[in-house]
Amino acid sequence: MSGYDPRTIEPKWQARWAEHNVFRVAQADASKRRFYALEMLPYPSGRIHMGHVRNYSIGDAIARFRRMQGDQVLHVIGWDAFGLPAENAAIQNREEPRAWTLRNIDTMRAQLQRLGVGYDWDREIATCLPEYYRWNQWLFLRMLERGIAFRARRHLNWCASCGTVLANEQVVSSRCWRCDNPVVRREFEQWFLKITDYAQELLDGIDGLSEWPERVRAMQRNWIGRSEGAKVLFSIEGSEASIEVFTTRIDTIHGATYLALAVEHPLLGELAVGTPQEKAVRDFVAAQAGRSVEERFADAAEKLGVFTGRFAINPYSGEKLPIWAANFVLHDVGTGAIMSVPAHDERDFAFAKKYGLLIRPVIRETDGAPLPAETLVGAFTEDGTLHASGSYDGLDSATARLRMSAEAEARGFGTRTITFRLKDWGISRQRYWGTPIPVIHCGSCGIVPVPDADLPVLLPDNAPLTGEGGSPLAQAPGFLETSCPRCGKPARRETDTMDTFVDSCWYYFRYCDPANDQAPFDWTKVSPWFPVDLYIGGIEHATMHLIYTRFWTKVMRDLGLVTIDEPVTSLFTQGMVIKDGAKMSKSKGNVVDPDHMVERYGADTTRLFSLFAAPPERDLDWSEAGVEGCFRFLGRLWRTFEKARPSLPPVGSPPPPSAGLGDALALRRKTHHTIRRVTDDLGPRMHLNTPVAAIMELLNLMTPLASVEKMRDGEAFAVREAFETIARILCPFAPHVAEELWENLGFPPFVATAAWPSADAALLVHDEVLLVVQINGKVRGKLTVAAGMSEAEAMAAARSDGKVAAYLDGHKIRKTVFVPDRLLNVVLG
Ligand code: ANZ
Ligand code: ZN
Repeated sequence: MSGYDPRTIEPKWQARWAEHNVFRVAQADASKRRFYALEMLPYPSGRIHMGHVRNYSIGDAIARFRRMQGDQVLHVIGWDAFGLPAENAAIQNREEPRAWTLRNIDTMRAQLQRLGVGYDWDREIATCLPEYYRWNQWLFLRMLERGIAFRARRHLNWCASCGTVLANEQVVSSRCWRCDNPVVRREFEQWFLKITDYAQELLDGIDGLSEWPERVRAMQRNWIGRSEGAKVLFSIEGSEASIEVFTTRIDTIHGATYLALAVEHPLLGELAVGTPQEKAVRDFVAAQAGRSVEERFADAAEKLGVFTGRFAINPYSGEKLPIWAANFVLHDVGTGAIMSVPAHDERDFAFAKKYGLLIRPVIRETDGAPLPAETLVGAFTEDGTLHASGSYDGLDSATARLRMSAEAEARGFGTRTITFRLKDWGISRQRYWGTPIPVIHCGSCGIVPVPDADLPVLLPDNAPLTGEGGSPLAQAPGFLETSCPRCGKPARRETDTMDTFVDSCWYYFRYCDPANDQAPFDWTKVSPWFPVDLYIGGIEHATMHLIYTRFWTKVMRDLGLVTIDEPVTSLFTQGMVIKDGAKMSKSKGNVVDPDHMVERYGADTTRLFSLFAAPPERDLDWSEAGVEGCFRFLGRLWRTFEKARPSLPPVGSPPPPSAGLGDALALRRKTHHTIRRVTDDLGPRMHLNTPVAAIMELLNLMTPLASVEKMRDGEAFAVREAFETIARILCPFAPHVAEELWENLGFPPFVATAAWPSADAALLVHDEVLLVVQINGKVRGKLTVAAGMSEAEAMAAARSDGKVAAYLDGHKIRKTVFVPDRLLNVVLG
C-alpha cells in the first residue's frame, strides 16, 4: 500500500462486488426488515451528468446505510428508454433509435459502475425493450376493457416543432417544455386515460403522504385543482325556459345584476325574437361566431356584449336581471352562462362599467364596513361577510355558500357541483419511439383490441424518420396493413404510440419481478417491497410523473394486480447542481463531465463532494476547489492510516485499561459521538452533508495520536477503533476507500455488508462539571451536572435540588445570569 490511488482501488472493489454479487437480491427475505431505495430512472441521453451523480450518490448512501444496519435492501436501476431525443438523433445522424438508445445505455451503465453505485444489475430494465413495453400494451388493454382508456376528439396542445401533441403538464407558459416553441391548440382524435375518475381519490390520498415534501403535496393539490361550486337555474320572465349558470361564488348571488350568455348558448337565438334587440343580437352573434377560440381569448381583454331584451328572475330575491350575450363567457366552460356580480368579479366589473350596468356590493371585509358602489374602482374578490343578502346577512362566505346551495337543492333550483382542474390524460403521440397502442381499426367492427396472445405489437425497425409531421408508423412498410382479429377483413393498425410517462408509471414494480413473461409482475414477489420506502428525484417531477404513477397504482389496484393505494412512502426531492450561478446543462455550456472527475479524482471523491457540498435538498454549487478538498481528505485519511498501521493492535483486541484515560479516552468519546451523529443524520432526516464533516473532524482529532512513532496501548486501541469506525461510516459515501481500509485493518471483505457500528452509551456521557448556584448573590448550592447544559437545563437542575428550590419557591425571578458550566445566578423580584 503506497499513496492514495483511486485508479487502482476503485476498479478492484467494483470487480469484487460484482464477482461476489454483493448487491444482488435473489428474493425477498421475510426474516429481515426490507428497504426499497429507489432513484428516478434516467433517460439514456448518452452520458450521465452531475445531477445523476448527485441523485445516485444520495440513494446509494442511504441504501448502503440501511444494508449495514441489517435491512435487506433493494436498489436497482433501469432506463426510461423511449422518447423524442432518440428520434431526433435518428433524424440528424441517420442512426436507428434502437441502436442509439442501446449504445447510450451501455455507456451510461459503465459510467454508473465506475461510480461504484451498489445496484442489483440482474434486475436492470429498459422500457424500450419488447419484454417491458408488451406489458404497457397489456395494461392498456385492461384499461380499455374497463373504459379507463377511451378515444375522444379534443382540442389539444400541439407543438409544431416537435410534431407532437403535448399533455397540459408539458406546456410551460404556453411553450413546449422540451423545445420551448409556442404551443397551439388543435383538434385531434386521441387516446385518453380517465385520470379524472380518480381525481378525488388522488386529492384525498395526499393527506396520507406525510413523508412527502409539503411543497410537492401543495403542487399536487393545486394541479388537481378541486373547486366546489353550484349550478343555479334562473327562470326567464315570460318564458317556460330557464337558464342554468355555473358559479363558484353562490354567496354573491344577491349582488348579481345581470346574466351573461356565451354567443353559442342554445337559448340565445329565441330569446331576442320579437324584442327591439333582435337585430342587434343577431349581428353580435354573427360577428363573434366568425372568431376562433384563440382570437376570442385574445380579445377577451376588450369585453363586448349586447342586451337580449329579456329578463331573468333571481331565485333568491325575485329580482329581475337583464340577460346579455357576452364575448368573455366561454361556451365549453361550466354551462356557458354566468350570473354576473360586478362588485365581486373583475370581468363582470369591467363589463358593467363599460355598459353602465348596476354594481351592487354584497360582501364586505369581515372587519370592515360595506363599500359604497359609487366609490369602487375594482371588484372585491375575496371571501368576507355578507350584507344586502336578505336572511344570509352576517354570514361568512364559506358558510353562506353551504347554506345557500342547500337552500337551492331543497327548493329544486340548483345543485352543488365539484369540478377539477385535472383533465383526462391524453396519451397519444404521433411519434415512432414509444409503445405502439395495441388496437386495430376495422371498417366493419370499428376499434378492435389486439388479442393478448398477439402481444407485443412490435415496433417495426424500418419506419422512415424524417421529422415531418404525421405518424412514422403509418409509413412503416408492413406495419399499418393487417387483418381484423374479429372479422378477418383487411384493417389498419393504430399508429399512435404512448406518452413515455406511461413507461415510468410502473417500472419500479417491474424491478421486483423483472423477468416475468406471464404478467407485468407477480404481486406475491413484489408486495414485500412495497410501498417503496424512499423515492429520490427532482422536484420537476412533482406533478406529472408523481401524479401519473399514483393514478396508475390505483388503476392496478382496481384491476386486482396490487393491493396498495399509494406506491411511495417517503419522497425526497434533491436540489439541482449549479455552476457559475446557472443550472448545469448542455444548453448553458457549463457541464462538468462526471467521467472526467472520476478519472482525475476517483469515484469516491466525486461522490463525497456531491454529498458534502450542500444539504441534499438544496442546490449544490459546483466548485473544483471543493472537489480537491474532498480528494485531499481521502488522501490524508490514507496517509494517516499508513503511518499508524504498524502500531495498531490486531483485529478483535480488547481495550486495555489505559484506553479509559487521557487522550485515548478523549478519542474514544469522539469516535462514539461521531457514530451517534452520523447514524442520526442518515436516518429519516437525511442530513447527508453533515456526516462527512463529522468524519473529517474525527480524523483531525486522531491525526496527532496516530502519527506518534510508538503509540501507547490505550492510544493504539483508540486509534484502531477510530479507523474501524471510519471504514464503516464512510462506506455509504466513499465505498471503495472504505473497503480498502477495512481489508487493511485485517477484516474479511466486505465492509459493504459489515454491521453498522453502534455507539457505546458509556462513552457518550458528557464530562461532569460543578455548577455554582447563587440566589441574590449568595451561594445556595453546588450541583454536579453534565457539561454543556443550556441555561434552561441549568435552571431545571437548580429547581430539582431541594435546598435551592426552597429559596426559589413562591418568588418571582427578576433576572438570571448564566455562565455555562460554572455559574447560575438568580435574582429574585
Ligand atoms: C358568479 C361569481 C361571482 C363568480 C364572483 C366569480 C366571482 P373558476 O373558479 O376559475 O372555475 N364562469 C363560469 N362559467 C363561465 C364561462 N362559461 N365563461 C366564463 N366565465 C365563467 O371560475 C368560476 C367562475 O367563473 C364562476 O363563478 C363564474 O363566475 C365564471 F364574485 O359566478 B362566478
Ligand atoms: Zn373487423
